[in-house]
Amino acid sequence: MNVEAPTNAPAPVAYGSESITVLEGLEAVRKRPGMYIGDVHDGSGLHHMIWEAVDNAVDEHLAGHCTHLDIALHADGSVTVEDDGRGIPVGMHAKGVSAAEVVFTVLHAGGKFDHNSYKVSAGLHGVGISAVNALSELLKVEIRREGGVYYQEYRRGAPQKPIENIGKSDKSGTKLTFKPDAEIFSTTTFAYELLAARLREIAFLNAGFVIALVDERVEGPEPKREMFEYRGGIREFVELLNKNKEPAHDKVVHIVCETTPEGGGTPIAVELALQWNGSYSEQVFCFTNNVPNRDGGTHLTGLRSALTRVFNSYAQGQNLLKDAKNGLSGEDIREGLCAVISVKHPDPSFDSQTKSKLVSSEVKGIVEQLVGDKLAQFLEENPATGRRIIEKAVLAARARDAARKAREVVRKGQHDITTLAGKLADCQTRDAAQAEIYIVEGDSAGGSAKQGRNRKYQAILPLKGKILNVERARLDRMLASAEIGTLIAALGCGIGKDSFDADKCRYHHIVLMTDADVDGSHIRTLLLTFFYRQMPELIERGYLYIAQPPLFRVKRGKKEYYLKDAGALDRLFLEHGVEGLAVRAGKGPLLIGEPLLRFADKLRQGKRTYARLDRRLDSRFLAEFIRVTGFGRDDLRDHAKVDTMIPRVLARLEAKFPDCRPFDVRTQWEEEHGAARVTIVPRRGSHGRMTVIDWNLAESAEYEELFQVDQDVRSLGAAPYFVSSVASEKSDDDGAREIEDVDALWDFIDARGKKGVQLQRYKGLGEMNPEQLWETTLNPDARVLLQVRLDDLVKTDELFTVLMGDQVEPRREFIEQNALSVRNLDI
Ligand code: 0RA
Repeated sequence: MNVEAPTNAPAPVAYGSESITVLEGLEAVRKRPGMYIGDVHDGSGLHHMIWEAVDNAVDEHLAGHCTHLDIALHADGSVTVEDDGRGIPVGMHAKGVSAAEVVFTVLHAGGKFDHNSYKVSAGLHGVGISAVNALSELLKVEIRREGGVYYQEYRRGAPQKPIENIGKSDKSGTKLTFKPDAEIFSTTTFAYELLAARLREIAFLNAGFVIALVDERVEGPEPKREMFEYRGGIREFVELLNKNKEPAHDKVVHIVCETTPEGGGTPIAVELALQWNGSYSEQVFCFTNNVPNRDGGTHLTGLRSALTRVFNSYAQGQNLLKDAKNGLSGEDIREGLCAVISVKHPDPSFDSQTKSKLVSSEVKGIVEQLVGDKLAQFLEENPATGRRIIEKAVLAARARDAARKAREVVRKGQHDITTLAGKLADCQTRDAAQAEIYIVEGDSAGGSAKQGRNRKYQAILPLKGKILNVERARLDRMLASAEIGTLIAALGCGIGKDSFDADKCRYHHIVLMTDADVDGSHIRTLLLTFFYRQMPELIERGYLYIAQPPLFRVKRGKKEYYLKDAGALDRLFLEHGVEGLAVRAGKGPLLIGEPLLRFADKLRQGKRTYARLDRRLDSRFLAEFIRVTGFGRDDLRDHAKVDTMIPRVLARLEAKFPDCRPFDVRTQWEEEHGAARVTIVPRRGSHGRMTVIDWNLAESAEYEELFQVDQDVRSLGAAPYFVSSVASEKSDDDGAREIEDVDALWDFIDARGKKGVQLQRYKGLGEMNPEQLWETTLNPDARVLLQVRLDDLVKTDELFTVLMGDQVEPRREFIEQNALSVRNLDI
């Protein structure tokens, strides 16, 4: 990219007129977002917004310029992606527009990474960061480059001002903050686990790349934080996957090799890490140029042929096949295999846009050859390991025989009504797309459900007590268990590698309904383990759900409500708090009804935001700072304003918090952002805590929200406030009252909302009668179902291995580490 030094020329008067054609380009993205970013309804497009930004940083890393990547999910739905790459060029382009602005406003103008031959950004999504910009209600970019800090903002793709040099820095990098547009995306909530899974993967695939993920949306004293840094690359990936699974041999086999095409050119590189473990499943993760290939492809077939060929010939040579006369099948050899294969290819082909399968045919031979040679060599050098793997495969061959026989029995019994009679209360429809099956804990809840359901399309299967833990059993034992036999028969889709057929599943809604207590969550976990290990395809297709019986029943006067969680309860308190209430300040307008509800809701959100900020500062001091100054973000960059306001802030703090006196309020000027940094220090030993108000805080979404709340409070008029109840269905008259400030106003509304409310916590499903069960949990118009998804295969696998496997120590550790969340299950 051709870049000149930034100029300091003043901004054109009518800024943005030259970018009209550009915005037409972005308008196309907003008209057909699906074509550029993916589905805007199911969350995939939303997450692509982040991947688009992340891929640019990965490309910077692959080009050797970037070592760190930080991603933060903010409470207001925005996200920050920050890297320490070269920074997007900021020099002036033709027509007085900066290069950065071109990157953000012209489709496909994105990266020019000519020395990176295995780029991802041109691959997986590849629309460029301009599509992200077009689909964000707000996008802020801060670039460090060539000694300066540069800043620009866009709204729905349109630049608000030219890029501005706001400060100095000797670092380089790009910091993007954007908020996906709620007009475009029907869901705007990022899934932490999904992001964590992919980021972990990227860190494994790029040894030494350090990625941090922070989730500020969580409640509680600390944000959630994870670091992904793996110096050992995919070898460490396999170590992690096998951590709790009794590795069958000590060292992970790690193979790195490449082949240069005839006549030169960019080589095809293959990296493989593998290790067998004590489980009965096969786990191979495949990648091409950092992109996962869920359905494998030519690298996987190459790997499999190499394994079958090398191990059979080795076993033959060592005379280890006395118990398996017909040789070992590929499947036998791969039982308990855990592997990661990563191919770097200059010009790969895939079966579809999603790149789920690699089809480049030359890769199979290359992998088979390269891996075959290295594996044979490994076996020569590690005969004890080789023998152990072969013994395992021989056992697998025998078990497979036994399972085949057991399955035959199940298959024969499948159409036998007697297996199901008296257990399953089936539905009338035979249309699987309409049909639902509720798997219910216990006979009593099962009885209520049978009476409460809509028998046209809802089937009920009660389970007695705990089902067999399939994590610790091979298929043959599993099939002998009565509860599991019934379940398999009811679903109708068979089981096991060669007889399972998801198309035959008789219900497209499989709903797990267990109690909200420890036993209930254990049974749910056992069922989830069963589906995850034996019928993952049903989960992938989105058939599996978890029912959410309400947690609360609320009674107030004659009215009764069922509420699903604490959030709904808060909402109810709020509605009651303002019901029939009128609020007025001095000469201000009368607030009542919907506008009052919105106002109160804002106060509530403000309260929460202050509580969250309390993690890193004293939110009482910040609140007074905002009340006194009314400062928005940019006011912090106005020298004169800051200077006049600071004494007033000091005076207010001293008056309001006498026990923290004397305060020390200091102002420094920060070169990096050309903004003030105000430090409030209360008396040492007092209860107050030091509070820093700087650019970093002022430009956060939290601050913006608090600023807005402050604006709303101002527009209501100055305290005191007068509250009175309007002509009411309410029997208890509040009368007119004077309230001194906005904090007291909130407390008043809050207390009013909670008055006269009877709260009952639901424990077991058995507490509900058939009508209540229908109303809250079965009725499709009222129920809330959680869909079970496989966002993070690694985490999921670890979870099941640890919780359900046979190693006691990791389970104890896991439960201790997660004591809080485990306790939460048992409310
Ligand atoms: C264009 C050219 C150069 C880097 C970038 C774009 C770039 C884009 C993004 C997006 C997020 N992080 C980024 N980092 C860099 C190369 C600039 C040069 O040659 O110095």
